[in-house]
Amino acid sequence: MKQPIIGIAGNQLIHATEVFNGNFVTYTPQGFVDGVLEAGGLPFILPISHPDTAKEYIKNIDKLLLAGGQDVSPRLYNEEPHPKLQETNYSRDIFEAALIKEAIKQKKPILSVCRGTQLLNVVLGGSLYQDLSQYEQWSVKHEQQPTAPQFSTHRINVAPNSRISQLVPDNSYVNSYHHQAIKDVSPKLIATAWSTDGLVEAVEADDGSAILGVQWHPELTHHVDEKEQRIFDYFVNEMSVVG
Ligand SMILES: [Mn+2]
Repeated sequence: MKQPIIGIAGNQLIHATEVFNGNFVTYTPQGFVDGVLEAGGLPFILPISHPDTAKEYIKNIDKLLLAGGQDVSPRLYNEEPHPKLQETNYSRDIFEAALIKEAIKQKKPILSVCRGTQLLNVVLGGSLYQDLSQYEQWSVKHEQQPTAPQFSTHRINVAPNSRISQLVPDNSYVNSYHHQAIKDVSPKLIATAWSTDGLVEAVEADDGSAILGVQWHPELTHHVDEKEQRIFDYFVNEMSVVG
């Protein structure tokens, strides 16, 4: 059987740092590459490009993986930036938005992580909390830094009969590196996991279009936590668009 080609939407380092001798670089966190390889897929990193190229990129991959990273530009959900908003990259937002629309059009499955899930929700008509610290009701620590990412820190409840419930048991611990989160869930998605304070931690499509998004980071725990590798295994080998 042909190895599924997994397109991973890449990020850019656009501030000069000594790490790369001042060079600007395209990258993705290694855990996405390893998780896909471990599952038997072939990872391809898609560099941030003009949105017009999305059609051709999607044609050349079997499935689309959206990684974490910057905050989503609030202009995508018609809000002005709150003072607590962190770095955004509008070029990345509009390229990935084009990839999402094209993947749905070309019936290619989508897995999204953290920012990827937030962007997916926004592109499909939902909105975000720009900064959770502005709201008293979010009583769980969702930004676990400086705790290392392989340690899962808060629990989630999962909806029975959802895609995620087949992979991650109810009451599981996950890691958490987000100060933003889904506010209004897109009308095209349903929430299928929540932290114990009620924040959305996973979304999926229930119309057969093969979309799964998680708010935590399986790429940072898949090597020590088998339920997290199961997410990659399922995405690479089983997840497919119905109809
Ligand atoms: Mn969380």
